[in-house]
Amino acid sequence: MKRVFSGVQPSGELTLGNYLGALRNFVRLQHEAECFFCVVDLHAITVPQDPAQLNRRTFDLAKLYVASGLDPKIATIFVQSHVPAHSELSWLLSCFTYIGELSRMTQFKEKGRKGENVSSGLLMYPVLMAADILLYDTDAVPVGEDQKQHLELSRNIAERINHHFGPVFRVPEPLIPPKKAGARIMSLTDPTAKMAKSGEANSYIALLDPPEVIAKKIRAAVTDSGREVYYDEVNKPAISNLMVIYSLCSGEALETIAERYGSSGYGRFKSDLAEHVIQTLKPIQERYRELSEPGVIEAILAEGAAKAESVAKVTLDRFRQKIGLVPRFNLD
Ligand code: ATP
Ligand code: LTN
Repeated sequence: MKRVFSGVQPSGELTLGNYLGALRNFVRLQHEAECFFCVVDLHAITVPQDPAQLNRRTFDLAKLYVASGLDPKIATIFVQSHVPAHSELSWLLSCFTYIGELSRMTQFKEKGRKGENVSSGLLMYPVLMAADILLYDTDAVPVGEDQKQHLELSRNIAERINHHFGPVFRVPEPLIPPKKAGARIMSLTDPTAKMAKSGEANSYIALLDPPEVIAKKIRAAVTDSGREVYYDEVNKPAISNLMVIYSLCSGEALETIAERYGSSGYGRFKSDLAEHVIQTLKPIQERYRELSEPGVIEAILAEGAAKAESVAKVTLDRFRQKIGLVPRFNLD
């Protein structure tokens, strides 16, 4: 059976972009492969985080994984920092990764530009991500378009090490949905930027937004000039983005949507879109509330970490041995 690994950062409220670009596909994949889904808390702290918020968001994200349809009996759900092998392999891999290739990463350049004090953790971000993936002998990594470059680096690191030491790591393949299938959902306030949970509140729909907030954000979403509803990424980036969201939430083809609304203006299109988004998120929000009983998510994460650790350990030991590290001695 193929192995699948992916992670999401507990760096804010999960957005509709995260759901359509990533989580929705995780849910489908759990029936087709052996899946590991991780809450990557160590990635989140590459930029400043409020400790209390990070703590709460880690639980929230784990609950949203399950509420979105991941079944902890089928998929392994765990928190990255609970499995120390991630940090350890990250160090080992960093010794086979060049500063030049890290500083060329788009995400590093973009996120690094914002702050004055850029942490070295932010530069190392893709190495930790490679460790996440390589530890599980991963075949495929479902991610949104923005992670393509990081995945390519993970592959390069794995290939470099395999070339040097003989086969150690499986080289993972990215699994990126087509653009019209949600690979890159754009911001509601700026259709040239991706919808991100670290963006400003009106730019994204959070998975836990109440119906009236969803409707309000969609009503306020920027549109393009004219009043026709049709798909044209270049000339109508805002409407095209809203159409993709509509299509994914309703299950209807883009052409069907364009035919229905034609030149009737954006008003009815937006209010119907809001209804489809609300209905898509409703079951997730209901399940999320059920998961809030004390102890439920903790038990899922305890079991997930134990399962993940047993797999990760084998890969880590294999690599340690290849590079000549002496195994730890036991006294008895
Ligand atoms: P941050 O704003 O903190 O960088 P993010 O919203 O970009 O966070 P991540 O945790 O980095 O979210 O990403 C989780 C998953 O969701 C990844 O697979 C990523 O590719 C995907 N993803 C994030 N934003 C979008 C988007 N706008 N459209 C499609 N997929 C997305
Ligand atoms: N960088 C990813 C999150 C992430 C990830 C991973 C995704 C961390 N480790 C391993 C896939 C596989 C992001 O979405 N920003």
